[in-house]
Amino acid sequence: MSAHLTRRDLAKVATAGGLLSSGTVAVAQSVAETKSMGASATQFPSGFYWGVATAAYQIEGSPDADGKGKSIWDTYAHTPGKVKNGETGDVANDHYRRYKEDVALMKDMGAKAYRFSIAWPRIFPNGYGEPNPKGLDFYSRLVDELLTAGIEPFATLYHWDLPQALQDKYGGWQSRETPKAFGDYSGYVASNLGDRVKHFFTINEFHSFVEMGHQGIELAVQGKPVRIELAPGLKLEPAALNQVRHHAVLAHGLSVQAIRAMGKSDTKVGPAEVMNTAVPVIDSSKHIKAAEAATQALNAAYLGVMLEGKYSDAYLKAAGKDAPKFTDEDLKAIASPLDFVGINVYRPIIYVMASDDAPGYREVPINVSHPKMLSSWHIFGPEVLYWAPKQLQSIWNPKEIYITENGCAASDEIAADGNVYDSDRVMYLRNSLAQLQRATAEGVPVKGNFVWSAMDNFEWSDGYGTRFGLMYVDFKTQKRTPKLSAAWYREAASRNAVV
Ligand code: PNW
Repeated sequence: MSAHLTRRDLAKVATAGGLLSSGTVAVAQSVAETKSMGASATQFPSGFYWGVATAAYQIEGSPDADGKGKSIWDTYAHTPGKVKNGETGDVANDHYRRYKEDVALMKDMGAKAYRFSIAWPRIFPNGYGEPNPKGLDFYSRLVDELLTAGIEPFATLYHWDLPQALQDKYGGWQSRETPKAFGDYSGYVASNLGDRVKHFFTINEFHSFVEMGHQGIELAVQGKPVRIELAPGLKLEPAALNQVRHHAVLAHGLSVQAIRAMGKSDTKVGPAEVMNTAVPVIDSSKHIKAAEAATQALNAAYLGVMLEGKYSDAYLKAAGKDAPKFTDEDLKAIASPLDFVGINVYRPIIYVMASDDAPGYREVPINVSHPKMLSSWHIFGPEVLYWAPKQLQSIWNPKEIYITENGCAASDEIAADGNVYDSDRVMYLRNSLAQLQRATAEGVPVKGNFVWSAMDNFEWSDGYGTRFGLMYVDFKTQKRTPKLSAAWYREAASRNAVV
């Protein structure tokens, strides 16, 4: 054992949530080894935010507490046939009442930052009009608890739980009233929490809630088509769908403007989009260029218009008579200057190679034997954590970048000794973060990474069977158990390096 190891070092690592007591010595030894070696090639830039993420409807429960209004997810989950086994977020992780325990567990896991979302219908039960101070107070208490624990709060303003009142009154995202109401709600939150919350994400995954919520997407899973849907579960015609896309980015723009107007001078803001990333199949200049062009086209309706201030000619041409209706003023708002861009990155959306034919790239089919993680959609390709921020920088060059989600589902179970051995998640995180580290080492300004998720939770239409957490949650007893991946994360965060 290393001579640098003190009793205090040992005690520190031994508190890793009671996990893997027999492995404690090995972990302690490696901490001491890194200290004596100094910075290694796997080091992240200093001040890197090691974060974990969740979303309101997926963890909070208490759907009617303290004057909360209904959201489209309350309605959707209670519609028979929509969620696996008829499960709902009525109780979820009971986080609304157990937030103190959860913050303490995140601290034990070594998290330096926490990305949570604010439920709009807690703040404005009707979507707009009279605010509900009791709803805001929950987030205020949560933020205080985080700051006391030394965890930096990052708040997402919209993670898919639209006030049902806006759906009923205006057809939700089909109307311009919704982006307007979102701007007002954003300004209200920023003016009330901006003294303590310095980072706001406007909207989570435009692409997911717009496409899956308003049309549904079909995936081929082992040759069989699987329909994936999110609330409100509509099937709109192309013109209406394009208008919803436009209203989503407009809402982002109006939110940025409102936060600038109502927040503090040091409040930072940006989106959290699932960046559809085309990965070059070979790391050489012609394939890299081809992949960049593919990524730019794949993100035209969301990141593209936000960061370029216009819809690409190709996007408008493809939409034809169904193109969205918009004004120059809309485009100006949508492209409001940002402090950072957040991207959720789980997998390569496609692999591409250069082609002599237009548009200069072609998709490489994914082999049947290509490894994947547990979720049907989850192709394993950790190099996407290098290419996504790299391409984001070379195509749009934002000031700062956050990986707002990265993680995987796994078939987690409590073993006979009480631990959860999620070796696949550890493998996934180690490989993903090694690729992300490679991007930071090349100067890509990635400021932090948020693992999805801090704890197992309500996985939308999949219900509770699909576990993404670093913490295992027994949904019958609400007992939380840190998994092997939590111990891994703690070690990596404490060394600010891939381990
Ligand atoms: C995200 N994909 O959704 C959401 O932001 C979370 O709320 C969700 O729980 C989490 O990821 C896990 O699913 C995604 O197909 C859904 O690449 C699908 C994909 C990515 C993210």
